[in-house]
Amino acid sequence: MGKIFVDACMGKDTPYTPVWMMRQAGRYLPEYMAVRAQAGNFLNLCHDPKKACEVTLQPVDIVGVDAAILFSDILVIPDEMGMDLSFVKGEGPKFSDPIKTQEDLDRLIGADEAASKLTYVFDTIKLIKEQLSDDKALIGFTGAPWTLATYMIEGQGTKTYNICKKMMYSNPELLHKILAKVTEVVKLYMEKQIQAGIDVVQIFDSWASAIEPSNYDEFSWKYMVEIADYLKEKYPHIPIIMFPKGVPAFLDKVYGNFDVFGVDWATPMSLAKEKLGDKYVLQGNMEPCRLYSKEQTTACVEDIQKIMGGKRHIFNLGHGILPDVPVENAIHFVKEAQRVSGK
Ligand code: 1CP
Repeated sequence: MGKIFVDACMGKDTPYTPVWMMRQAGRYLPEYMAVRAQAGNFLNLCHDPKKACEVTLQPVDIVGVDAAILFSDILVIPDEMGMDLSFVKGEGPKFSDPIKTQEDLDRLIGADEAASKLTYVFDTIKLIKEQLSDDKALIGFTGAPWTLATYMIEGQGTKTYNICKKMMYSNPELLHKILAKVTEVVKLYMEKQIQAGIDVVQIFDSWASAIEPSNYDEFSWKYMVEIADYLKEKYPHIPIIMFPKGVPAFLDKVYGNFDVFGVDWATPMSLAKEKLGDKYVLQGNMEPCRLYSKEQTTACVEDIQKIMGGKRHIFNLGHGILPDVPVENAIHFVKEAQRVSGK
């Protein structure tokens, strides 16, 4: 159950500062590529509990992190709501029929049915818990409703978010209905992940920075807080990590009943500590590209440790590790975080 990791998330004093890496189970690991090749494609891997369990555990053994993160993807949620998801080689995720109208939204199935179609995720969690050593935590996750909605409305990843933003500024009622429907699915989905055995929840709002700060609460944060409130009322012992990427101008307005604020790499840790350090444990926040250089990694880990002082902190990257990072450099990051925090 990863007691030290869970205690650290809850703000208790721990013998050392735990460390994990966003996107730690993935393409930079040759062992991951081998299992993915056996699975045929990425979605097959997500749908296969035995293989998904295997790749979840790989970075725990190889890199030595204190927590595993469930291997899955945020986009299985809209897929199981009835949107047909495929991953096109070299282009990323695609939905064949994006949501443009109320009728499109009405066609998507609701929370009970969608959450129960995700059984392969819950089966994966149960398998992982059987095999994960007791001193490691298992992090379950979801995308924030806004981040999920960007894919559901655009039909794929986007640089400009123009279709979502056209909706935000010309038909906000429809966008809110989409966000509300996704929020209901996410609440049940995360509840079922908890019942299956996860120790910690992380909510990824990877595309938070696409929203202007004055609109961020209305179109994203309040839905994340609604999910956190729902889970905290029923499962107060499960820590919740919120990771809104790229919203330093929103730090003054952050509120809600959750435990850990994930600081992205472009937000100075000292600023996050000043604004939020008394209220929340902080996670982060090395710029993932520092992993290309061991010297740069060491310097950054030392800087972060100097700021946080080993208190109310989880070591992590400030976003996901990239596929061309050498494995030994990822191991170096973990070892350096452990060295400075006295593990
Ligand atoms: O094997 C492959 O080629 C697929 C690459 C890949 C992997 C390894 C994708 C496709 N998803 C994943 C796994 C994944 N996705 C995990 C578990 C692994 C881990 O963290 O160790 C997690 C937590 C995610 C979450 C995810 N998927 C996010 C949020 C996290 C973040 O990094 O911001 C997002 C935005 C996605 C969408 C997604 N999944 C995959 C792609 C190519 C994309 C699109 C990204 C984009 O639009 O630019």
